[in-house]
This record gives sequence, structure tokens and C-alpha cells, in this order.
Amino acid sequence: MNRGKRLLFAAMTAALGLGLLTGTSAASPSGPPPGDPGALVVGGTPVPDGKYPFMATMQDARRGPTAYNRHRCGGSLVGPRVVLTAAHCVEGYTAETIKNVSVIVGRTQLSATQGEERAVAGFEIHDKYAADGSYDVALLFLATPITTIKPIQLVTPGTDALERPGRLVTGIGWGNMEAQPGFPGGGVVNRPDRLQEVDVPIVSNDECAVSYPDTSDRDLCAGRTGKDTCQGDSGGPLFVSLPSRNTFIQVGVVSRGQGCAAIGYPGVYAKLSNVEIGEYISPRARS
Ligand code: 4AZ
Repeated sequence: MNRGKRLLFAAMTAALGLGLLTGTSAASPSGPPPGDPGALVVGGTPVPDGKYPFMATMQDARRGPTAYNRHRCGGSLVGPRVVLTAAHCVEGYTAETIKNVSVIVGRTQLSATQGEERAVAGFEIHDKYAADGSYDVALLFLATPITTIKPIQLVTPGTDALERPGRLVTGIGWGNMEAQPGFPGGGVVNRPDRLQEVDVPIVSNDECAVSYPDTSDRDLCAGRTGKDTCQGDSGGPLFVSLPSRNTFIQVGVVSRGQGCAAIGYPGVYAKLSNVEIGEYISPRARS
């Protein structure tokens, strides 16, 4: 996310390249093979093509020539013209610089050609988004609608039936697959080409406040040691799968956390069942 991490990533990419040249083992850009217990999102598994069609990558053309390079954040299609992402993913953009941004919805492997790409015509950040990371939601408005992919359903604002602590929910993204220490600094970055998924248990707000004293009812915490979202997953969805109904219900947006997958530090998500967050998104998603 930050400059230091980008530099670190550049250094790691170079190191990986050297590893390949010298014949030492190095993870492939698409991550470890399925079933590899080291398959590391952190602690996740690779997603088969088409499993989560609503998933979006927010792309910034200034970052490089490929979709892999351009990936800035995750997002989810919540209406034909609207992708939900994190406020911190679009912070700093202007009406002019947002012209460099597009979204690709329905792609699983960044280097592949599947999915629908759209220019972003504008964006909006929740008006209560704050420096402490609360209300970390924003909307990207697409230049032309996506009519061939069903948007993900959003949890009903004001309810909590899907958020019983301990319930497993799914996080997906193209973010870092390496666990990061639970203290600032350090850590290795290894982003996948193929979307990863991880099932994480919901942590109650009282328990989450042990790690993050500022935890509020705008936050949904989820994760356990070794299983978490990480840098580059921001903006992407946390959702409940209802296979019997062939549907998914989004409950959170990847927002923040101390390190990734570290003991005692679950991931923190913007909570879509929060009335101020949910009722901000719903009418705009229909627009
Ligand atoms: C980030 O910096 C970030 N472990 C995203 C998710 C988490 C931590 C940091 C959750 O984008």
C-alpha cells in the first residue's frame, strides 16, 4: 500500500527473478499448486475460474502495462454501474486522475483475458470516512453498465444474523500471500496472479477490542492465526456463501489490520450491516 511496501515489493520481485535465473526455488506468480499445504490472501487456496463472478480488480494504468501490475485494490460489483471498494483505495484520486482507473469484473487470473473491463467515470467516498479507518467504503461508478454479470447481494442493514462469532465467512483477493508480523515493519510480499480465497471465523467486537481498542460497530473483525486478508486485498469483499440458494451475501469490505494473519490480530472489515454504511451503499448501488 505505502511507498515502503512498494519498494520492498520491487526488491522482492528482483530477488525472485534472481532465484529463477540461478535455479533456486521460488514461488511462481500464480502461487503454489492447488493442494500444496504451503498454499498460502494468507492461508488461502486458488479460486477456480468463474466461481466468484462479482469480484473486481481496481486497475490504475499508471502502475504498469499488465493487469497484474495495474491491480491496486479489490472490489465487488454491487449494481450494474457500481463497484464497491474501500475508501482508502481511492483516497487521493481527483476527478482528473480517476481517468487512469478502470475495473475488471469477472476475471480470476489477472494475466488471463476473461471478464468485463470498464472505465471508471467517477467515485464517491463515504462522507464519514475517517483517518482512523472507520467507514472505509467507496463507490466506483462505471462509464457503461455491466449487464452480463450478476452483482453480489448485500447484507440487510440493521441485521446481524450472518455475523454470529465463529461463523466462517470468505475473503477473496489478489493481495499478499505471506503472513506479516503483528507489529509494524518487516515481512515479505508475494502477490498471486490467480485470485485466492480464505475462510475466516468472525470475531466478536468485544474480542476484537482486545487487539484493537478503537473497535466500533462500524467494524467487522474476522480471522485467526495464519488465515487473513492482506495488503492488496483491500476493497474486496468478505461474504457468506449460501450454496443451497446458489448465492453469496457480502458482509464486509477488506479494510485494515495489524500485520496479516498474525496471532492476536484479526483482519478488520467495514461492516455492511451497519445502518450508516449499508444505507449509504444500497440506494447508490441501484443508481
Ligand atoms: C492493507 O494494508 C491491509 N490483515 C489489508 C488487510 C489487512 C491488513 C492490511 C488485514 O491493505
